[in-house]
Amino acid sequence: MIQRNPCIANIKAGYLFPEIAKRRREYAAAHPDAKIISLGIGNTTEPILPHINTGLTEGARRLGTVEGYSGYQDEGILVLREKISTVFYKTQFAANEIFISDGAKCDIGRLQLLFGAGVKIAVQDPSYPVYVDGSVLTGAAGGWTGNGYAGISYLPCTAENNYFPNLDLIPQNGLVYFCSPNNPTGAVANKDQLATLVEAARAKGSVIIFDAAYSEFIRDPALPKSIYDIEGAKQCAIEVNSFSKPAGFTGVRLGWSVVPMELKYESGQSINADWSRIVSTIFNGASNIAQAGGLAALDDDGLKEIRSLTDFYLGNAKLIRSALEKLGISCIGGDNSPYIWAHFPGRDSWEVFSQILEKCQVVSTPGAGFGPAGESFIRFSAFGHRNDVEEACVRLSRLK
Ligand code: PL4
Repeated sequence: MIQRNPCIANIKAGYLFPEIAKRRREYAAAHPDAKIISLGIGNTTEPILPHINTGLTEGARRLGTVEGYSGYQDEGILVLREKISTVFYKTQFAANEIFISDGAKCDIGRLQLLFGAGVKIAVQDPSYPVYVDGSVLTGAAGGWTGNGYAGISYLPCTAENNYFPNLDLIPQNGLVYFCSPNNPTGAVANKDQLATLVEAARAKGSVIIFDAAYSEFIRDPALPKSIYDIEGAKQCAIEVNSFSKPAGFTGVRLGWSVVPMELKYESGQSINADWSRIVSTIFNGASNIAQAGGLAALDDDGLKEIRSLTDFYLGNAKLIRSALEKLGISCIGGDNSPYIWAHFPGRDSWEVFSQILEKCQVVSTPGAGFGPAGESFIRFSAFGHRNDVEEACVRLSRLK
């Protein structure tokens, strides 16, 4: 009989977000009258705004015409790639350095094909689980040790280091996943910090995969929205980004990755050329309708809508953070990011998750699901309808 891929056996049962959804379903089944509010999974709730939505519907309409029809567009529609370079990177990238995807998570999963199972991995701890789980699935990390996966360098991000890790822990010739604004802590690295990250990666011959999925939530103009705001990053970093959160495209599916021409392996070969080969081999491009919506999102009216949608979620974040702080719970995040990271010292985070669900009928995300340093924290997501968030804030006072 065919054998199971041993890497799958290495992965802990249950990916974090389906596990939370399962616990919510179980609670709902046992309490059919409960009106549960989710501040758990970071899933957008508000309708796509009119200008961007017209981009999507127009894209669909054009497909029904001879002049407007288009088929496969493997690496993405050229004008969208050019527009992304203009809007986000001050035109510093050519279209062939920008690859349109069906979302940041999908590219995070595929990017490891560039480096193979032997590559050493470092992640911020806590971090978005896909970096670690994806590494286990490709064989770059081993089995669960009881406190993390074998072969992963966890870089703790705690209050003591102001949520920016000790870069001495970055492996030689490895892959470093870095997310800013950070999921789950909501912390945003400043320019000096990112400059030290780039310097450390270059000194160690490592590549950074910089996840900027929440960059449009940054309001402080001094904070960098892209790793390419930093000198030298083109030689050591790939950036992934997404329309999911800023444009409400979590269900539409559209993102991009930047793989600069300057980025090379030790052998001097081009990482961009390999990524192009991988994308054209195992990915057939994002939906042309989604890309039409993406184009609309990046013109003047679309960018205003992105601002207004992200402002709305940041408004939710402010309410949640202030409700928690009124209870004396220490928090970070929520000001330049849609996540609030709340500390419950000495407590087991799954146990706090259950307590919040039972006392408040509010779903959150236990910090331990994001890595060992997430223990005793809870992540609250600001994605929700305003009346639900207001109601959740009232109910959270039951935690007193
Ligand atoms: C639940 C740092 C959320 N089922 O939509 P994408 O693929 O363009 O982007 C996904 C993504 C990428 N990078 C970061 C993210 O936080 C996310 C989305 N994360 C969350 O609650 O942490 C949604 C999670 C979804 C998932 O597994 O991604």
